[in-house]
Amino acid sequence: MSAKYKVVPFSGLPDYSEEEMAERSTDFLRLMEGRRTIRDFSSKPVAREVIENAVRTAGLAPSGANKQPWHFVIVSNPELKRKIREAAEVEEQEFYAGKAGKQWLKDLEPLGTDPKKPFLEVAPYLIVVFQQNYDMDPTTGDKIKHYYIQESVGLASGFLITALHNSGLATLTHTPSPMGFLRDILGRPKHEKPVMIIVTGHSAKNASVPEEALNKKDLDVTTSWFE
Ligand code: IYR
Repeated sequence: MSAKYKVVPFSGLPDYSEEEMAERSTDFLRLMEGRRTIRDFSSKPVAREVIENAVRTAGLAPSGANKQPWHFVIVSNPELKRKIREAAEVEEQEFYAGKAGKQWLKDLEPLGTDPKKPFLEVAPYLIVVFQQNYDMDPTTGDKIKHYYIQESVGLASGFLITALHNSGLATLTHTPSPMGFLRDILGRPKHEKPVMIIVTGHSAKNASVPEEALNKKDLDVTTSWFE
């Protein structure tokens, strides 16, 4: 039987000893334990190369049929950042004024969030993540189907914040509600939907994080094992 697809040899993963593997897994856990959602950013510049590498890393995420149904708009332009902040704050004013509903606002209380979003202007980079509900072949104009879009974009966004954190940058996954304005401001096509803004940069010297965010569920709650 001839394969319907071409293969290339897999160069393999490093053959770590059991000890090395355990140590590496612990080291990575410690690294990720240091990630916090930060809302106090410094305006200190960040090298474009670092952002580029992080976005390349995001693009390595697995996706439905390898269709890579994402587009990242990287905004460092001050004028655009200001526009995004202004539009986000308009939506967020309504959200916090009651649109969210009592329960949602109560659930947000321990996080201390409010409609003011200065970080959208202060942080050097906003990475706006779009999901592509489908794509268009650039030469034929034919529609290209995408699969497991939300799952794929979620995975890529996870890779992205992990890569940024590994570089020493603070991250905030910000979801202004609703966020259709991002498509208009950034001139993205109708078949793309904004999913989140990943705000990144150095954390401010006086940054603080809500205590509540330190509470993570225990392994015996988040896992079930059949051994
Ligand atoms: N979009 C709002 C509200 C908000 C909602 C959730 I769920 C959060 O985890 C945090 C905030 C805002 O960004 O303030």
